[in-house]
Amino acid sequence: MEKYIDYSPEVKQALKEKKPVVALESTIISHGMPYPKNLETAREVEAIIRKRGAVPATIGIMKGRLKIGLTEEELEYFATEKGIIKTSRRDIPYITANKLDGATTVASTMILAGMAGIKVFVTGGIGGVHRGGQDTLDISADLMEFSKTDMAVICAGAKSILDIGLTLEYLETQGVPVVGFGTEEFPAFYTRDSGYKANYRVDDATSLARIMKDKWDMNLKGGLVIGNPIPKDAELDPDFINSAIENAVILAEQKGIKGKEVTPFLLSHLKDVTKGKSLDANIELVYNNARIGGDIAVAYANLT
Ligand code: PSU
Ligand code: MN
Repeated sequence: MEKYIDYSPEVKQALKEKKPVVALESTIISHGMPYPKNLETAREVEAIIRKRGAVPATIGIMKGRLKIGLTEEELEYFATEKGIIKTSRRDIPYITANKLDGATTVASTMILAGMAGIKVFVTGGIGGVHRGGQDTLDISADLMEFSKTDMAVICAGAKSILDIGLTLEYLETQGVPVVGFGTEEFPAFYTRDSGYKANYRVDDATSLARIMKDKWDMNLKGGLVIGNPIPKDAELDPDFINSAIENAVILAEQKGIKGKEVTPFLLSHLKDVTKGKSLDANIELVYNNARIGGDIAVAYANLT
């Protein structure tokens, strides 16, 4: 395994000293946000994690090498380069064997971070069961990964471009705990409430770290979904964003957009029709997740 991996010096040192490390994905940079906001956000997320006392490890694949921790130039490469392939679990061996560049999704970031022994991962939103998924079987590989890889994933819930009810059913079947951080609700990304409940409410990082430790000490394999709601002052009006999402989903269908293109299309279209409001909300919720994720990594490192 190790022969495929390049660690940044900072991350290598932190792992050796068993310091708290937080994984970050690169699909959000290459396919989730436009330049230059993607780069500003990626840098600021790393800065927030450092301020909380943890070391950020942004993850991606460059010329076939699995990168755990990116330098400033490498971050910029992921933010600007056009030919970077959105890489989920299935894509990893094709990308490495052909020495290509891959931006990692939630699923593949979990895998690569897991190889490096990292246990905490901060992102924006997870993939899920798409609307109509019971017919199309469009279910993000992110969900399967939660049953396979030991990782606490801090997100702002799932967007209503997805069927949130079916997404939660799927996670339940896979035995994945869904925690509301400071809330009973499962959050809906742009808005604080989805109308669905999380399995448990947890109010502080140490309580969450104890659950992580027990799960993995007992060899109960897999991840945890930590739903951390967007801050109140950054939340979008539910009627406004949900109707924009309805229209975007219909448009994607009409245009015949399929497979891995669906999520990037919806995100970019929503940004245009909301005149950037969805992007601003997305950035704020990621910052908020970075704060909580940093705290969780520190609390977990103190327990282990
Ligand atoms: N949700 C966002 N921004 C993103 C993604 C999801 O708000 O950038 C990305 C993540 O990398 C996630 C992926 O893992 O989309 C899911 O894609 P798919 O639905 O094709 O599995
Ligand atoms: Mn899909």
